[in-house]
Amino acid sequence: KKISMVGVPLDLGQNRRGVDMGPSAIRYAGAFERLKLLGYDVCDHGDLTVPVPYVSASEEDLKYLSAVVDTNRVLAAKTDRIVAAQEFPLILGGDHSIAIGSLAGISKHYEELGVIWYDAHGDLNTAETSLTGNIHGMPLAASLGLGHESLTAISGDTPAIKPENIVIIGARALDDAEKMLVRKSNMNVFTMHEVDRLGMSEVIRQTIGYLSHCDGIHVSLDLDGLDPIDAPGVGTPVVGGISYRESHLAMEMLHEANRITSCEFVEVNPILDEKNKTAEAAVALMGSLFGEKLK
Ligand code: DIR
Ligand code: MN
Ligand code: MN
Ligand code: MN
Repeated sequence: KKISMVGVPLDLGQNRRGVDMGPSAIRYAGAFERLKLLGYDVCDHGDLTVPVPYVSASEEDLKYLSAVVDTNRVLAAKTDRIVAAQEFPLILGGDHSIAIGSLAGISKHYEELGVIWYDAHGDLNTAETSLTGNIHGMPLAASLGLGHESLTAISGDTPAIKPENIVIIGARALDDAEKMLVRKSNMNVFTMHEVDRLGMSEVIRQTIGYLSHCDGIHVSLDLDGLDPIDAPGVGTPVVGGISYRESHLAMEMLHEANRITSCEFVEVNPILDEKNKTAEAAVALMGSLFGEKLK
């Protein structure tokens, strides 16, 4: 299957400038070559054009709302076209708000799209619950149809995903309102407690089980899911995260399961990084997700 790579250099979903350079850093770390070596036909579509902070309005409650919405609408059209062409979308962020557009476009092609949300955070805030106003803390909620109308409307009339088709892995910094939402919904959440207790191999085995009825599975990998020791170049690092080795095991097992139909790697910020370590981790994990171990 052909892999279609798209960069989305958006940094307006949060307040640390520099994550707009994520796609460049990931390309510099050799993403294209790595996948080529695995024998894939890879097409790099380049970067979407995104607004920059100086010319965008920073609206009161939701920061840079209109710029984030515009970018995600373009991305949704792009991922829609890629899946329609029977190609595999590989999206490079950019901050995590771009998952709204990725999922809006991809979900049009599936009845039951599963989502693996690999992240220190839940990204389940809405305009009402957010303590920061940063839209990168809202993409999972928006994809469920919760939150500001201009974010939820990106997927059209129906939400991109259903709560029972979500698996969050690596959570350790959920806001109180996010915890409440998790408790009253039927999302599947493996916090760091479960990762420690069960081990990553069991976590992924159960993840695949929860999503066995899905007709497609999207992996949304926020590099801050990893421990900051292994991925220091992120805007909101949280100690006590998933290790580099556990992450490789997770990606290898997801490859073996042969169920993943799209993915994105987000929140790489080379300005905050140590010699591109975080982009290199992203590319190494990409290698495992696409089957490096078996080739
Ligand atoms: C926080 C941080 N929960 C917020 N979220 C982050 O801004 O809503 N998500 N960093 O990745
Ligand atoms: Mn995130
Ligand atoms: Mn659908
Ligand atoms: Mn995060």
